[in-house]
Amino acid sequence: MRGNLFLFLLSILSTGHAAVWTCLPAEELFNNIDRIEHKNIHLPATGSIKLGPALLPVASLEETSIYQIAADRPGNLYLTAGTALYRKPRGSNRLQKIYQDEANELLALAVLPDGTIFFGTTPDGKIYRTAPGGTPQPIALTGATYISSLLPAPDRTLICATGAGGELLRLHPDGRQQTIFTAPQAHLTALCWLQPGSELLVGTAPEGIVYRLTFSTPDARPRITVFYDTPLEEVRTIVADGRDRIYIAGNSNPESGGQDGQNRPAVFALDRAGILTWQWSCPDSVIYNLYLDDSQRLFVLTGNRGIIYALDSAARPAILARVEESGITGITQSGRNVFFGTASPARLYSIITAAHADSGSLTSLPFDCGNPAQFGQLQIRGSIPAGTELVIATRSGNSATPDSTWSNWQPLNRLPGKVASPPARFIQWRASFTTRFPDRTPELERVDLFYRPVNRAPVINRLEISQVAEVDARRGNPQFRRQISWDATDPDTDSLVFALFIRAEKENNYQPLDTSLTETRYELDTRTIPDGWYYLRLVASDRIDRPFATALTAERISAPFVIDNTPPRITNLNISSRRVIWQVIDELSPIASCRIAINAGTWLPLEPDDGIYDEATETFTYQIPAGVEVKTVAIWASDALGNTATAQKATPAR
Ligand SMILES: [Ca+2]
Ligand SMILES: [Ca+2]
Ligand SMILES: [Ca+2]
Repeated sequence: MRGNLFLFLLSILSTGHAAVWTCLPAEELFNNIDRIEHKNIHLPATGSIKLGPALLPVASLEETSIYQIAADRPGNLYLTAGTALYRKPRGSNRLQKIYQDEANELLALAVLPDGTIFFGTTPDGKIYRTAPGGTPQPIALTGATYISSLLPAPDRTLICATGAGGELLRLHPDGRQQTIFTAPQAHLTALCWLQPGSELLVGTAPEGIVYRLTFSTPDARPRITVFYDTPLEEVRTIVADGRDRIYIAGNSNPESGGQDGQNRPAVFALDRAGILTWQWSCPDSVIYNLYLDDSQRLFVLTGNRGIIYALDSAARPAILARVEESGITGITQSGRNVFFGTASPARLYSIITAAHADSGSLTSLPFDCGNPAQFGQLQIRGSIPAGTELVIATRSGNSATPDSTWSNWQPLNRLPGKVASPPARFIQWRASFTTRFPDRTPELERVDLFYRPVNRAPVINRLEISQVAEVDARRGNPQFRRQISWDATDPDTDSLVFALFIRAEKENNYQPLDTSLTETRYELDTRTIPDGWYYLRLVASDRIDRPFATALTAERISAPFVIDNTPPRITNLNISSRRVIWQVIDELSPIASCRIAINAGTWLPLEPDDGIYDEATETFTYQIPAGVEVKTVAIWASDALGNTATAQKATPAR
C-alpha cells in the first residue's frame, strides 16, 4: 500500500473571533463508545481510526449462547452451544448438529487435528469422545458437576478441569481415569500448556490463582507451585504465545462488589517465570476469552457490549470489532479464517483480520460552541489512499443531544471544505470510510472545525451624572463640571466605543456630546448649557471588533437631571426696629441655605419661616435681639446646586 499522507495544514483565517474545535477521534471516542455510533471502525485509544476488519455473519443458532469453538486440521469447525454440538464442514456455511444432550450444557470442547472430538457435559460430569465421522460415546463419568475445560496432551491423554471439587483429571485412551491434582479451590476453570506435556497452567476460582504443574514423566505426580495469584476471583482463560509470554484473563464476581474499577475484568501479561509485565483493565463487564492472532496481537473477547479489543505488545488497546450481540465467547482459527461465536443471541461470525471491511462509519460526540455559532472550514489530518474514500458530514442543532430538531447530515464536498450545517450551538461530524481494496483504508487522526460564535450586543448596566452634594450646596460650592460615568460590557469581550448625547426636557432631539468615546466617563461643562432639566443617552457599539454588517449596539437613557448655574435672588428685604424680613427665590432649584450678618458681624445660619428648605421660594424673618441697633444687614443664600447670592441693606438715617 502506498502511504499517501495528506497533511492539511491549518490555513490562517482572517475572521475575527474564529474558534476551532479540534477533535482527536481516537483519544476522545475510545472512552465514549456508548455515546457515539460506530460500525466497522478500528478505534484505538490513541492514533488514527480506520476501517475495521471484515466481519461476515456465518450462521445464527437457536441456542442462547455459543460456548466453545474449535477446528480440526482439514478446517472443519466444531462448536458447542447450550446443550448441542455442531459441525461446520470446511467451505460450507451450514451447521450440522451432531449431538443434542437432553439436559446438560456442553461447556468444554477439545478437537484433535484428525477431527476426534472431546466434550464435557455439565452438571452430570460426563466426557464424550467422537471419532471422525462417528457418533459421540461417553468415555468417562468424572463424578464432578462441572467440566469446564479439556486439553489434549501429547501422550494422547486428555486433561480435564472440573468443579466443584477442584479436581484435575487425566483421561487415558483406555478409559483409565487419574486424579493428578486437587486444588484447595472449588473450581478449575482454565488450562494451558506452558510446555506441552511437561508444564501445565491451571486457573482456578474463586480466588483467582493460577497453578503451575510440572511433570517429570506423564505418570508421575506433578510438582505444584503457584504461577500467579490474580487479584480477581475467576481465572477465565490462559493463553501462551509459545515463547515467553503468558496472558491470563480474569473476572471478578459481580456479587462481591466488582465493577468499581479495581475489580474490573483484567488481562495480565507475564513471562515464564511468573513476573508481571503489564496488566490491562477492561472497561466491559466480563472477559470471555483471549486469542493471539498471527501477528501476536491479543484479542480480548468481552461482554456485555459485544466488543473485541486488540491489545498490542505494550497493552495499548483498540476496539477491533463490535457486534450487535451482547457477548463474544468462543474463537478459533481455521485455515486463514478466524471464527468467533456470540451469546445473546448465538451467532457464528468469521473475521478476516488481514482485510478491511468495505465500509464503516463513526460519529463524533456533539460539540458545544457555547452559543449559537456559524460554521466555517473543516479540515482533517489523515490519509486517503487511492481507491479509498473518506466523507465527512456534519449536522447541527441547539439541543445537547441530537434529535429531530437537528439539521440533516450534510456532507462536505471536499476536504478541507466549508461546513454546510446551519448556525447552531451544537455540532457533530460523521466520518464515512469506504475502500475498494481490502488491504487499503482511509485513516483519520484529527478533525479541526472552525466556527464563529454569533455576535451578541453589548450591555450597559449603569449611566449616571454626578450630583452636587448637599453639603456643597449649603456651603455655596457650585460644580460647573459634572462627571458622567457608565458601566458597559460585551458578552463576546468585544472592544466598545460609545456615543453620548444630551436632550433638554422640552426638546425632541438629542444633541451629540461626543460620538467616539472609548473611556467610560465624560466631563460635562454645564456653563455652556442653559438651565433646565435634561436627559443623557448613551449608545455602546462593538463595531471596533466586528464587521459593519454584524456590529451591534446597546443604548441607555439616564434619569432626568437638572442643570442650574443661575444664583437665587434675594428680594423684599425689609428692616424694622424689631426684625428683618426677606425672600429668597430661585428659578429652578430649591433653596439650600441662607445666612445673615448684622452690622458686618458673623454670618449666622437661619432656617426659613416654614422650618424646612424644600422650595424654590423661601421666606425668612430675623428677630433683632433686644439692645442691638441695626445699621447694616447682609444676606447670603445658596440654591441646591450651590449657586450663591448676596444682598446688603443699610437702615435709613434717623
Ligand atoms: Ca459583541
Ligand atoms: Ca438657581
Ligand atoms: Ca420651605
